[in-house]
Amino acid sequence: MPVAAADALRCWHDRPALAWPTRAGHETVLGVICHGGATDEAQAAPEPLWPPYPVPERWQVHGPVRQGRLGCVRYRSNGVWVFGTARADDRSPGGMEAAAWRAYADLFRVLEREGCAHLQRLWNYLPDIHGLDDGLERYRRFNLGRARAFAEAGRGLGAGAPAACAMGTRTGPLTVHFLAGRQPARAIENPRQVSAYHYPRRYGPCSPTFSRAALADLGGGVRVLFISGTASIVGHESVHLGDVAAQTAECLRNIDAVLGVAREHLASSWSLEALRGRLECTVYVRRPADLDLVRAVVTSHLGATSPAAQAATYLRADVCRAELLVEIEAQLALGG
Ligand code: 3EB
Repeated sequence: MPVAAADALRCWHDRPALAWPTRAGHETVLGVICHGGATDEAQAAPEPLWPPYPVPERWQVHGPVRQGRLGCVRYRSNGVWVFGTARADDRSPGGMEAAAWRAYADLFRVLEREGCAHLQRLWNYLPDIHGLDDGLERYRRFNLGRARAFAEAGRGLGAGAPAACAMGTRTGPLTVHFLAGRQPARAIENPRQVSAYHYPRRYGPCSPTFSRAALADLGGGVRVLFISGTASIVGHESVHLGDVAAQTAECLRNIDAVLGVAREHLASSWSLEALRGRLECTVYVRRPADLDLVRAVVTSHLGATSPAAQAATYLRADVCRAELLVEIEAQLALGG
């Protein structure tokens, strides 16, 4: 059943790649994710590179929202949509694995309380992502704790997982932003890549839980495609080791492949090129010195004069495999 216009969710930030429908009627802020900065609380966040200041992205609805707290989660909800942030101390006993479990266990309780069972999108920020906790890389510990919380909540670890990113930050604590709704998003995989939930054991004792993209109905005839953090991975292997320009181009080929699959579900007449030109991209760069090179590759791929190239935001963060130098996530709104 489509989401009613009165319940529609919209997103605004200061660098839109496309004309989101009018702001009128969506006057209440449900949640904010600040790209390149924290909001009011102590949160982990990547740092801004370009533009050189944080870009807040606001998710807004029509009508009242209520604010809540549960465990380590703060959230706002209108019973149709929930946006929240979990913060969990990853330096106390149990380390990152226990923190990931707590963040997800609490956020699943919030979804149950609010009647919004379906995660649409997650942003995971992990301090010291390559550090070791008890001999295992902290990103791998995170995967263990996250998967345990999914399993305990009776949620599948494979097909149908939400879109996500998982980035390494210089500050903590573990911070997980989430957007959930009443209806499931449609998960989309990338034919060029092994699904992350099927990665072989060499990448850790437990595979990550996310889909390559998710297509969500925002209501009032608008849909959004959330493309997860996309790296220079073909099959399950990291490719173009040490070559940041080639890694960037491979990320973009992977995004094109996801767009190609999404196009079939959109039943839209948009060409791949037109869709690409409307992407709202967040580009995570491991080494600040690579910014100009990465930006040149992204700009030329998206089309120098496209809204997408103008709106792309570049942040400093660690990518979850030590050999990966760049990762790109994107969203695309259609209709309205
Ligand atoms: C990858 O393709 C890159 O653990 O939630 C991208 C998006 C990545 C999400 C996650 C990890 C996650 O494996 C890493």
